[in-house]
Amino acid sequence: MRLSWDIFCSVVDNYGDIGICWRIARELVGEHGQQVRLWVDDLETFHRICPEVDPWKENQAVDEVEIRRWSKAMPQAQPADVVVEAFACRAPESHLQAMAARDPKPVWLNLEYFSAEAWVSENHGLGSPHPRLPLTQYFFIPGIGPDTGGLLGSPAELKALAAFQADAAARQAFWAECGLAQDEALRISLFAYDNPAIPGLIEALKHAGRPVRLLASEGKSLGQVAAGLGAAALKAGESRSEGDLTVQVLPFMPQERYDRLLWACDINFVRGEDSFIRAQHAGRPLVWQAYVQEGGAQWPKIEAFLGHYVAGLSAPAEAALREAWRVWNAGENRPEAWIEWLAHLPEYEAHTRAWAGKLQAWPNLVEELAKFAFSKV
Ligand code: TRH
Repeated sequence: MRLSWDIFCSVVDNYGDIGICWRIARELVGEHGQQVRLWVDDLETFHRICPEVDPWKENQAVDEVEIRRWSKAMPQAQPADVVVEAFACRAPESHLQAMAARDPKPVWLNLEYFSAEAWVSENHGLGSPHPRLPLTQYFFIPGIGPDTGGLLGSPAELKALAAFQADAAARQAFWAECGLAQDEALRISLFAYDNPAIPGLIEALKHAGRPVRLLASEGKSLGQVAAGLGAAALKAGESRSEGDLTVQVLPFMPQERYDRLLWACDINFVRGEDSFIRAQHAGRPLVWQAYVQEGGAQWPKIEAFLGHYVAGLSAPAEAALREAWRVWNAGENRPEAWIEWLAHLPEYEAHTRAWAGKLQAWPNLVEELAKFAFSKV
């Protein structure tokens, strides 16, 4: 079935909102033959993850997705068959009115953030009537396991990932493209918020007992990376070495290239939502910095994820992993937590490979989204 879709994306801060909406839009078009119009209120941020997007255009098409600037003065537009409000953003009142007047009414979805918590399966798919208009909105909630909205990871993406990881020449070409040396060092990507735990990690890596390259993405965490090296500041393209560690600062790169960075590294430090899911698919040991929410709401999320993820680890490896993730999310400067965590690296490698295999058997978010919409039209 070919439906038309409106996806509304408001960029609150950072890159996750548009990063996820962009993946969904492309997958709906490229792998499910759907027609998608993506409304985005911040095309400059969009341009950073997808340079083909022209931040000055009101209306454009990239990869057969229609991209519309979503500004306050929203143009009159006939609502699509399916209207998705991503991450609690609200479509303009005029669009809701037009949806209520449309016959048949659009399928109206509220795409939520991912959580591994148990409440997801109890709430995913529930409907909530609009207080005034004759419309019902359904909650679509990504999660782990059946009865959830699943996880983003298109068959095409997973196929490309497997091919890349099996192809030494492709990985070498990738490092060359990034201008990075091709040596035997342990490669660690670092994408984090400002985090006072970073100097402790850097201290541990300086004494890792083997060469380490820390590839730090430009952005919020660079101040703490510089602090860990005793440097005043660092900027994209710069590199510093101390002990076993070389830190290289990577410029913010297009999303497809960043995906490859995660596939190519031995360890990935990720954050938010999208890079966290991508790192799980990459199947390499990972450390997640959750987006801080009011009242510490990120902690139950971390706990719920770990409840699934650590199953099958030995007791000492589980304890070291839980402590490292706690230290990272609490922002504690504790080199010893990383020394302990690194001691279990071979076990985490095998474990995370197996975890990535499990993910492939669980529902794919876009497939679930399409199935859900088809069942409601
Ligand atoms: O940028 P984030 O911190 O986004 C967050 C989360 O989505 C969070 O849940 C949300 O509430 C908050 O934003 C507002 O981290 P995330 O989710 O990993 O998204 C980053 C995106 O940026 C992802 O699509 C990958 C992409 N990216 C690049 O394209 N190039 C890069 O160089 C890097 C480092 C990331």
